[in-house]
Amino acid sequence: MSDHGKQGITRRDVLETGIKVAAIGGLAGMAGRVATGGVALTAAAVPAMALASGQADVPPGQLDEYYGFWSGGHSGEVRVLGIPSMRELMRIPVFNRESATGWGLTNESRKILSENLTPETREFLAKQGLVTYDHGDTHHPRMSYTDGSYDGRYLYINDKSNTRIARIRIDIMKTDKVLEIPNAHAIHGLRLQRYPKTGYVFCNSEMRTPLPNDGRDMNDPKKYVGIFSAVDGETMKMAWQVKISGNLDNCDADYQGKYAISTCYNSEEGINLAEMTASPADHVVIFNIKAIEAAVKAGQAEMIGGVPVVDGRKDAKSPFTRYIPIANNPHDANAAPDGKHVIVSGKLSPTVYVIAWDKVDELFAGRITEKDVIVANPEVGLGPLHTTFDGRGNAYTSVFLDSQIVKWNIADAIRQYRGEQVNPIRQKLDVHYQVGHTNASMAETKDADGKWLVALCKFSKDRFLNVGPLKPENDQLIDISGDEMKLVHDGPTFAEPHDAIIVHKSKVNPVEIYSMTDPLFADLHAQAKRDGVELGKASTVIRDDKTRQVRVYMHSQAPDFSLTEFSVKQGDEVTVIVTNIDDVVDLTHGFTLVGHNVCMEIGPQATASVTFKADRLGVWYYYCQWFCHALHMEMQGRMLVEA
Ligand code: RUQ
Ligand code: CUA
Ligand code: CA
Repeated sequence: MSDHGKQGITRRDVLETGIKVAAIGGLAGMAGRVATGGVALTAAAVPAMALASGQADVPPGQLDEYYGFWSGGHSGEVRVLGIPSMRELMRIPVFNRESATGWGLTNESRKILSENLTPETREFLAKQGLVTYDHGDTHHPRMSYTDGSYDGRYLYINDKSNTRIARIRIDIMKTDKVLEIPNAHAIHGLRLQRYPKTGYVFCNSEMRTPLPNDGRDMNDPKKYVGIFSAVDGETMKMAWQVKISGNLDNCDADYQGKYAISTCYNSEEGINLAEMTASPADHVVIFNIKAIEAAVKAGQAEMIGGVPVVDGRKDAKSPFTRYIPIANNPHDANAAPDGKHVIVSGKLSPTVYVIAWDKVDELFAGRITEKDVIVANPEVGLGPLHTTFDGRGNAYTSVFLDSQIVKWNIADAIRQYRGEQVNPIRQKLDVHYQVGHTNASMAETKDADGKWLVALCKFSKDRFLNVGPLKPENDQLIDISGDEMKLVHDGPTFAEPHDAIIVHKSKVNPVEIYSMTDPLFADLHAQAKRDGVELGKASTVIRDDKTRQVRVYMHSQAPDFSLTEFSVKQGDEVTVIVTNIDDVVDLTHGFTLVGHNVCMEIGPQATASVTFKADRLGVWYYYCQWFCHALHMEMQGRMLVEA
């Protein structure tokens, strides 16, 4: 990777570098351009010259046709974009701390971030003076389904770094649940049950550990266990888990509600790179959901860490799993919107595998063998990672080392596999550079509409003005509505979108103003009731002299707080509860207290609270930080801390 520091590097240099990387990795078998033969269309020009005019233009005042939900990678957040303009519309804090909204500072957000941690994690964090983790690493955003298409209720996202998943309510675009997955280690792949509805949130533990991971078997990696998890997406509680052989990378589910599938790059069960790439073959694991449910219901699961766990390891030869051999180190599994196929991308093999779900039925019935579920294996290029779809029978695979999106036809690939002389490859489009995920409009649903595709490129060097050693990523928008793919937009993004979905705006219907009775505020209503006051009406300070707890109730209405002064005693534990009684669209207020690490967002008709120790004598101003009115600067008050 030494070429990365070079000035004026060209796209070709980068491709060569990629190939060198493959060679260095001990993967000499891949270290050369693979002849793809008879490619129908090859985009020879560098992407900048291929820019089509105007197709992605959304003039001022016009709305986009699609929402994009982007993971924010190790920023820990989720971002909302408009497609095709690629305008960033919103950031939704999830696992991160967020300064504008006070996510992680307010009582409500801290409760969400901490209430579903395991007892062990809670104890560990408490010793460090924390109630929750301060960061996360988001990869795979997915919207809830009903009958194979988006239903606009929730968005789910994983946290690889601290083994959690989270749920975002689409009606208010806020995180409402965070769950730590017990027994697992680093949740990577996350996908949802599509039918009859979500249903389960499936998630992969990427790392293998002793189970339980309590100090036993540390020097005996052969005894480590990989874990596949199913969470109930409605209650956000654990449903069940499966022990598996190898590790798990990405996963997906079918359109019938019968199976989930996970890729494994470490069937070797190695603990270093050489060991993990030693075998020419790895596998994908297919999970039989009905069989697992039946066993759990019949009480045949072992309870570990409060979760029913069944054994689906290879040696167990259980009714729960089947292991399909795949060339070494596959990456993603992507179910096609035809409901019939799932594509596994080879990564270290220049091919992708097409598996037919109806063959999986036959496999579990014992009528065919593992390798018979594979119905095609087209060669797409060096480093295939992810595949998406246009709903017209074509697949689009991101090819990391070649830095290309490769369009190929599924039916032709199947015919080729049967021995017919057809070339399934339709086009190879250069992208910029080292593309990871790719996803097309509605492609994760049976309503895939083949209009837009994003290529999330990991590197952007020489593409934008230099901003120092840390460069943005480059999310490129490609028009796939015609026979030929056309690159139409470059979108620099901050660290680091891993995956994105593109959802038609008809599926997404957020509210403009909160409901005062939203469950989000239930605790605050209950507390107010105990204090004999009503949220949004009271402007009062309630002090318990024994506990030294103080609750300050006020409301905000542009451009004023209903309390512009309150007094507390030094050392009091103060909770400030603010209700925004404005019911005007876009009229958000805030509450920021100078010198106390206190800040919160209060949307129209919302209530928010924050608790802190008033330990600093003197006059401390609070102010509204959201520009709300011509007299916004004057929207302030004083906290007087007395001895
Ligand atoms: S993985 S670059 Cu985290 Cu989705 Cu493939
Ligand atoms: Cu209210 Cu600024
Ligand atoms: Ca391997």
